[in-house]
Amino acid sequence: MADYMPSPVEWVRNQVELYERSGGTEGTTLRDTGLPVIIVTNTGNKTGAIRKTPLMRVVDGDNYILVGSQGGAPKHPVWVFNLRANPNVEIRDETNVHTMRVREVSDDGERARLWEIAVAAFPPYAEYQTRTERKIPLFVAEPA
Ligand code: F42
Repeated sequence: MADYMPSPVEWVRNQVELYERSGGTEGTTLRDTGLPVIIVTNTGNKTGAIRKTPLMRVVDGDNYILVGSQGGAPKHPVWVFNLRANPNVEIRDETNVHTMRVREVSDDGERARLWEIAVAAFPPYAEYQTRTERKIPLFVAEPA
């Protein structure tokens, strides 16, 4: 069984810790924004370790949209490479845990529709995209 390797970023690590320790009843929003956050459990593509990545909660029917924004940084967050290598994830959405499979969005039409939903859920995504040349990757997580 692979080991869990926490994020090196303290506030992220602490959010995951509180979210999971409380069984999804605390630490479920982005700081004081009140906006809901999910925890995506994924597999390190180099270490094989268990990684837990909080992301904004963006839903499309039964699916979640995972946005590799990282605040508009010039480089992709590395969890993107984990998902590309292993699409099997668990998504904790408050007290519910779903076994899901992700696929990266490549079709422009689908991307436009999903991006609109993502920005509606978390408006800063639009501003992040203006900060970087890289195309912020989108994944759709569907029930496995
Ligand atoms: N990030 C987003 O991109 N989008 C969001 O909507 C979002 C919301 C959010 C809400 C709450 C919160 O607490 C954090 C939130 N974040 C959001 C931040 C997100 O949780 C991540 O911290 C951020 O996206 C950066 O992801 P990252 O995977 O690049 O994390 C880095 C800091 C990290 O953990 N690096 C590790 C390290 O040791 O440097 C390695 C992690 C890893 O997965 N390693 C792989 C392995 O094999 O284990 C290898 C990866 C590779 O290929 O290099």
